[in-house]
Amino acid sequence: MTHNDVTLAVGLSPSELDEGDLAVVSPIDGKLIGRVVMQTPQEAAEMIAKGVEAFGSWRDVPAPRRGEFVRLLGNELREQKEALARLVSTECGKIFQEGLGEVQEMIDICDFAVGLSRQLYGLTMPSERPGHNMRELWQPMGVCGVITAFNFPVAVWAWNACLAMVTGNSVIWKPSEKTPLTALAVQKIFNKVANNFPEAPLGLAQVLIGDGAAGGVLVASPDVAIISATGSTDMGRAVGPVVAARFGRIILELGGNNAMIVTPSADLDMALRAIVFSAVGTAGQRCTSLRRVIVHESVYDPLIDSLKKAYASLKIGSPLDDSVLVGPLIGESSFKRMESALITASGEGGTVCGGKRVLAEEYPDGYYVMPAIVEMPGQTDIVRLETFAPILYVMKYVTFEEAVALQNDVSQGLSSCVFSNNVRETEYFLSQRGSDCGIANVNIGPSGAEIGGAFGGEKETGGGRESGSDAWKAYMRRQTVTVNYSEELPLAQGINFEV
Ligand code: UN1
Repeated sequence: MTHNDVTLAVGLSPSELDEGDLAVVSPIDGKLIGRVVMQTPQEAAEMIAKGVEAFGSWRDVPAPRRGEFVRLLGNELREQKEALARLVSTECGKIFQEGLGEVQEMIDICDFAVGLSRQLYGLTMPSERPGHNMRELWQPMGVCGVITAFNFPVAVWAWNACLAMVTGNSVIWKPSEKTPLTALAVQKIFNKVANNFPEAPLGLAQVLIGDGAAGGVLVASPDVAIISATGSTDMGRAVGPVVAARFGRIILELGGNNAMIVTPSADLDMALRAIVFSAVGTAGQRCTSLRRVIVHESVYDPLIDSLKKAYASLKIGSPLDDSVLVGPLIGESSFKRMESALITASGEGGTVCGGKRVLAEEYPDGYYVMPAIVEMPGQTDIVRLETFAPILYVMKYVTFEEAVALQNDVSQGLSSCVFSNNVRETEYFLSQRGSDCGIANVNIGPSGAEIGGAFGGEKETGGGRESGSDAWKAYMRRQTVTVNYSEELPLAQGINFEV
């Protein structure tokens, strides 16, 4: 299949892909796959106005009916799963299996949101006053702006949009400039469902293609009630204060520097498989990618030996080839950052295995690398930095407390895990003294989270939570209600105030 066939299969016509200013290339071979039109800041403002109008009617549609809409969206995604997954692989370079997994995450969150649409429960609480009732209501907020990164070009939109829509909000999506085609394809799928759903207003979900300026309009607008942004910590540092200054609601999902602790009692075969999947999957470009392995000195040599063997057998190549496990980096600048991190790591005492560029003759404009294992004498500055590439730093530990301290001694706090069959260690890891991350796993790697749990992390990861559990509450405003059904007007706290 050519790149052209892939875009055609999701309904993107050649004419809409050859007229814009934003050139989109496939990381597979650096070839142009489309030129899309970017919206101006003026057009972004018009979209916001349309989103506000859409919210005006959508909030009145009963939540279960909004859920029905999301159910139909999930059905349409099931129909188009393979075609969309192929475009995901072509546009962001993840292998087809992971592309399928990503679309499956969209389907899963649709199902979750459908159930949720009948469970937007508020509490009731006893009033201290006679003849009074107290309860909480959850109300829709308005327009939800969703900013997504290249590495999960469709699933992260779905986590946000499905919750935002069942909770009664409208959505404006600013995808990464590197992956606008998948966003346009999802918008087509969305429109197909919306056009057949009488209560879905025009502008219920929109895509804003643009650079930082267009995204900036979204972030700064007081008419955008919620900003949910996924990307680097630097991006969060820029976006966060702007939203905070206007007292908007913000959900941030930023950098990770995820670790695994491998203890003496660990099942080393399981640990090995988990390490390889989490460290080289998506070519190390997940926010949940494994970046640090902290290994007990007694199992260090056997584990590192088998890890190096496993790395040597990895097939690297086109993400659309079924036998390939490692696709390309998103582009040259990622490769440069990886190269420079490895040079720094050597300078800080690390021993680097792998990390070289490969397949450069076959793909002069595609950036394929051998994933790198770097044995470090300790947790130096470069180890504390998130480099969005397949670099795995390995370090030794002696006591478990020391391992947990190392794991926590970074500025990011997304995902973490321990491989151990010792309940004292695993429960310590999950205790208040243990992992300080938003995600803490036992005998599972740090990546590949299910949508049913709340997803996100602490510290420089931004503190936001998306997808499962009660993350929906971030898309609604809580209203505390007290109703007096008596004929008296007693005051709370027993205050006497006679007029
Ligand atoms: C991301 O990289 O931004 O847990 C999201 C995972 C995926 C999501 C990653 N479910 O690895």
